Amino acid sequence: MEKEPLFETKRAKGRVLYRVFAASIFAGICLVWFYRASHIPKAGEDGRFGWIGLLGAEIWFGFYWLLTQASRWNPVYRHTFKDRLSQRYENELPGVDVFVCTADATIEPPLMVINTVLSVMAYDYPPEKLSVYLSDDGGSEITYYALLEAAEFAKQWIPYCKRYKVEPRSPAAYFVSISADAIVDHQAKDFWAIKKLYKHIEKEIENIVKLGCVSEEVRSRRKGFSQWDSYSSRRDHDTILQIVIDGRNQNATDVEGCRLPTLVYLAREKRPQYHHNFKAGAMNALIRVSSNISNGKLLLNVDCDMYSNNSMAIRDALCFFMDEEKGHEIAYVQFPQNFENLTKNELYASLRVINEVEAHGVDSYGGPLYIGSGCFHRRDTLCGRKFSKGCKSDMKWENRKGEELGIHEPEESSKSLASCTFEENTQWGKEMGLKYGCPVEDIITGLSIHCRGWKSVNCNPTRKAFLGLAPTTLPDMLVQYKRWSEGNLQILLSKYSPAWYAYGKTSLGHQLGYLRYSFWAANCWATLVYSILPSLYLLRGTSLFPQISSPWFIPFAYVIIGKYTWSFAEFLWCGGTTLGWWNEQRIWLYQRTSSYLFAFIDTILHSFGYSDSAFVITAKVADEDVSQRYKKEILEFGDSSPMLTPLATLALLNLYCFAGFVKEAINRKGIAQVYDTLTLQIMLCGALILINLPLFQALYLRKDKGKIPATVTFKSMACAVIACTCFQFSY
Ligand SMILES: *[C@@H]1O[C@H](CO)[C@@H](O)[C@H](O)[C@H]1NC(C)=O
Ligand SMILES: CC(=O)N[C@H]1CO[C@H](CO)[C@@H](O)[C@@H]1O
Repeated sequence: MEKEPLFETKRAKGRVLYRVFAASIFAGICLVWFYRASHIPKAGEDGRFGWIGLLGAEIWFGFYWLLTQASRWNPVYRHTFKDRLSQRYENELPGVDVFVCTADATIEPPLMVINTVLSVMAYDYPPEKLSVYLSDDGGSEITYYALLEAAEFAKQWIPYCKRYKVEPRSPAAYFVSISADAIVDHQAKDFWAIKKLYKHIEKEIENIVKLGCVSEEVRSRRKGFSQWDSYSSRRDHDTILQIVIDGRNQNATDVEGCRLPTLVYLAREKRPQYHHNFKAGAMNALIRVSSNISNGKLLLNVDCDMYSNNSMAIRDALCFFMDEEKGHEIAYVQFPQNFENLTKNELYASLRVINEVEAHGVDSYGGPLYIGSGCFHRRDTLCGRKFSKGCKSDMKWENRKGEELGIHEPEESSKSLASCTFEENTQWGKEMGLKYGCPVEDIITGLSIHCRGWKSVNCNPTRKAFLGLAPTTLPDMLVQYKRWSEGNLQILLSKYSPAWYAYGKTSLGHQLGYLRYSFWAANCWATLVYSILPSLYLLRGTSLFPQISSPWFIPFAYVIIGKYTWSFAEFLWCGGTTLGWWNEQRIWLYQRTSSYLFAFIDTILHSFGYSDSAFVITAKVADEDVSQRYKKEILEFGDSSPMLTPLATLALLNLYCFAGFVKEAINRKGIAQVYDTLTLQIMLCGALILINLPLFQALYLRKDKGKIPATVTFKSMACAVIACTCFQFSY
């Protein structure tokens, strides 16, 4: 008899309706193109330049809109059957190695890191098959100290979680989420005991963090610290490797005598003369070191701020890999990136629509992109194995020969695997492991896996499996998107371009799904044109759009209203709020006119060899007053980052144009006459002012530290005035 599958795939309802709607929008876009191309003002007439500019922008917008349709055309939803998995395979579940990456103990606090570590150690999974590796690229003894404390705490925490089926299993998140009233009587004693213990280690760790180093007394008392003796700086030290809990050892047990998962600390060797390749380098070192210690067949990697919010997530992922019929094609299972500390109306936007709509869309063409966190990989695929039809790589558990190895041996023999020189003259960073040389190493690695013939799966259960931290200031958010869009553009221009390298290796829909992100950065030009030219011409009173009484007005109105109504409905359907959508439109504008612009320019400079892209880590701690403002949903501009100048200039330019236009209209023609020819320009300029209201507030009204710094204010006022004046005089 056919075995029942371990997962099912459902197509979205209402696809046909959506396709009809999309086709009608496309017809509208074609009419807009046609109108624009056939009505170009003759040479010498005013508005010719603006007209041609808008034609270019509209062609781009239409093209980009087509790309985004690929990820909406055919969404699929996955559902797993974890009970079937345990019935069939409970004793044959494979080994799972979890990698947690941290890079800097000051912006990624050790307490947060160990909460993530504890949450994955407490997975509902046979502990002897689970290993957790912490890669510390900061090589910080404070993080190491925190990990030792976590290992002690785990002996109480894990049995507590299992006894009371606690969720989530990050202690910090658990103690915040649970109210003492919700604790039933028999649990109360244990609850207060474990809470006290956690508060205790929290305090110990905070003390050490304040002190800035680990005291001599602690260093001599605890194992492993001697490895820091040869440490000279975070860029110059030997490999530091410590098996904190050796899960293969029968004596590694919690307070109730149950086995504990393996826990390993790794700070790979760093030398100034060797490039360390950021997170990709750390991941590759982890892949090798873990192969020598636990060698789990399944790898999970999470960022240090992304704790597990669902202790069953490994089982969800295994339902895909162990499915008898389709499992052998799947290279990785990606969970969406969700954030724990979003405000109600998502001040700096979130990945909501990407997670809930677009990821499901690309899933039907071959699978979601690998986004570097919350992703389960087959070890052999990540190490470069090609897909072949007949060959079914077996996920099932095998008893390993290395079981009787002593504790020192794997440590010593693994150290060389994490050395700077190990990768010389090997395929690591090229065909094996994560690829080097790209700010989004994850996307390019995922793409190459897809191009080797594998599929991936998007697993998005209602209860989110991983929760991370979103940026809480505007400059942080802009920098994050700059890195993402820059990396994606670099991939487009690289050897592994989704446009040509992927051609023929994966489906067209899948290519389009990738290209939608590759072209992120390129959106800046069309957006700039559309938010500058119509307003400048408004100041002059020159019309760039059909008048309201002309039939050509209809396609413009249809495309604009249709597109925005859809986007609004989609946003609400994904669980967002009305104000959240409005905030998202603002962030959309800011990303395109700042992050993407800088990313585009940097990429071009980079490709001519001028600048070197750096990997900027997003801060995970915020000042008290910054986080107060964040909670109140007040935009935080804060520092004089050059990325703020274009935003402020653009907003002011629109304000000046609008004011100038109103003055002119009152003086001369009277509002009613201009209304017919300039309607769309007035509305566009007005909308840009409305969306920028919080920015004007931050320019002129706010007194707190998060307002726009004076230097930025002056620069952008000067730029806006000069632009308006020059444009007026060139008339
Ligand atoms: C995280 O898990 C808890 C249960 O432990 C659940 O109530 C909550 O909704 C989850 N968070 C998200 C964002 O899904
Ligand atoms: C790093 C950071 O800003 N964390 C914040 C996340 O949001 C909560 C409340 O929404 C804050 O308390 C944290 O400080």
